[in-house]
Amino acid sequence: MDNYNIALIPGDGIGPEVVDEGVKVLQAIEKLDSSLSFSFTEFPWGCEYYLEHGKMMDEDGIDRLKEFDAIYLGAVGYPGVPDHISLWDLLLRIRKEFKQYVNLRPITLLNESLTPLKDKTKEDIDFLVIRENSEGEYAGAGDWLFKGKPEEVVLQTGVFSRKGTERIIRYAYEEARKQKKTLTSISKGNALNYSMVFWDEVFEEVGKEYPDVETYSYLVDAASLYFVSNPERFEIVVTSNLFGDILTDIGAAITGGMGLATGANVNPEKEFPSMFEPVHGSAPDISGKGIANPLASIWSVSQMMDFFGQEKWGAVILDTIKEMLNETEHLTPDLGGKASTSELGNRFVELLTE
Ligand code: GGG
Repeated sequence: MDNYNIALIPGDGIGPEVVDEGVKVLQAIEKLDSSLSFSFTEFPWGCEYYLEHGKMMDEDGIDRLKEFDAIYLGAVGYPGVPDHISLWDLLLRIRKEFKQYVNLRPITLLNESLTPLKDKTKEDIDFLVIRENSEGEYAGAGDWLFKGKPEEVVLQTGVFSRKGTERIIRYAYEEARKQKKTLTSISKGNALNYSMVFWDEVFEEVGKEYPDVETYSYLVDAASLYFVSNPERFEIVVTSNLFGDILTDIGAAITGGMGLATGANVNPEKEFPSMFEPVHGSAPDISGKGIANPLASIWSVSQMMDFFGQEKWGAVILDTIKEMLNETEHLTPDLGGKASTSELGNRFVELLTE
């Protein structure tokens, strides 16, 4: 019997609503597969916690999370708490402390009705973005000088260490080799004359060890255009933290919106737990209305199953999402349906169990 200990951080806004549905799916799997079990421990961290305790998570939070096999996160951020505090003190802190330096964000069109790109098929939009997840522009390095004075200067430094850059690029090459796919690096070496020149050099250097992998290199502005005009160019993409964050929202726009965008924050060495989350935020405008789309959150459960080596269940969850997308009446309003978050989740479990 494989038992997995999962830390739940539902977080803010629609986070708890979508995490509930993902947990329902895991509990359904447990009933269907007697060789699997899941234990859940919920942590009340997030913006409400911050307003009460002055911190997004407990001091010993990182130590407590270390014991788990995975972290399942909803969303962070809510009006009343500055976004840079809610993001830095919880989500980015966990990514950093647990060396989750790989962010896997599939850009996969699951149903052709969902893309605004009317001439594109499911075969055209099916790639994986591997985003550097620990440093770059999100390293938190910088300064704010002469605040409020006419000579005010603000610096936000992108940090690209050799170790950090090599390991993400190597990870991407390995993935491209394993999947027998092309690898595209997205950077901006013409304008960012230190960090991205270095990135491009490392991409080329590491590439010498992978002569079997066909590679491409695009500037981020051109790549943004290709995401929309020629998504079929991409199979595996590797890019920096900021570019990956932005590009994958474009990816969401061409595959059905934020309600279908998933992300895995992976520590490949398994030295620390990895974290699974929908890409979307807390969506305060719809939170509490019971209409949030839980499919991204459920898709992140599929990524969690793959990570646990339970690929069969990862594939079953993804196939069930595809099946659900044919049933408009059971979908949430963002996908043209009238169902509530929990009605969608209940139908999902029905399909899974059929
Ligand atoms: N679902 C997690 C969440 O709330 N994400 C909001 C966000 O702004 N994420 C930025 C990032 O992924 O770097």
